Amino acid sequence: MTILDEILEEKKRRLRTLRDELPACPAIRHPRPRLADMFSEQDGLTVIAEVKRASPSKGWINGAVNPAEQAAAYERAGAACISVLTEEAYFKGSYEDLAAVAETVRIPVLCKDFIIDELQIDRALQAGASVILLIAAALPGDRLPELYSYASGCGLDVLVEVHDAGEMDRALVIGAPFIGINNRDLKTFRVDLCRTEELAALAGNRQGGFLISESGISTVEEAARAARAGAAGLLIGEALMRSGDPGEQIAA
Ligand code: IGP
Repeated sequence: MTILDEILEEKKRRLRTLRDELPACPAIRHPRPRLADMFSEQDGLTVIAEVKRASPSKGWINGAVNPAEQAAAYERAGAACISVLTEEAYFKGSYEDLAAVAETVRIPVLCKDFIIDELQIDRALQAGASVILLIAAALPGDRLPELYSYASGCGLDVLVEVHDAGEMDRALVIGAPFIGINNRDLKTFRVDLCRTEELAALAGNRQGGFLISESGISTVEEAARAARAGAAGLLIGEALMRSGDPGEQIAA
């Protein structure tokens, strides 16, 4: 059983309680710009900055972080979007973290989780997200296009995450404007920036499409490498969470 399988099993268990909790959850609704507008506005690389307390591969990264303050610092530094981990068991995130961020910033907010059910999309929306992540590896067959249409119908932007050629193909078939190439293999945790180069080549030149290189980016050279491969944006977590000055890093 891979770590991804374990996380998905845990998600299925959590779904039962989520169904009961949902009606009582506070709703946070602030108008936010569309992700495409944020990307179109910027000349260089667009940064999606992540609030990430912990991960199964690294353990605690910054458990004591105040998500709202961290997100505000990212926004001031010019991030185009804030990603917030809501997965509890392995990443120590929560919908409360997401809601705190959504109350604080006015740029797009991405709910970063292992989404397998419409209920999780409803909950993300309620906590103030304007973007969700759909991981192709977690959604076999029709579940990817089904959840994609459901989220789009709710007015959410969707980032579809891929890690191999088959998944890239599935993302392209849906016509997803935002495709995230995860440099980290969710089954082995190995990080390899070659993934961005290999898979970006398969995406070709898509009108109105944006590629985002995800994971394992911590230096200006790595950012430049992703840009050369065709990435319009970067999704960065750990390097910003560990940095004393995320503003300076985003600016670089
Ligand atoms: C951020 P990093 O190496 O900069 O902390 O990575 C982000 O890409 C990573 O957290 C991530 C992730 C995911 C987490 C990418 N896809 C799916 C959980 C689920």
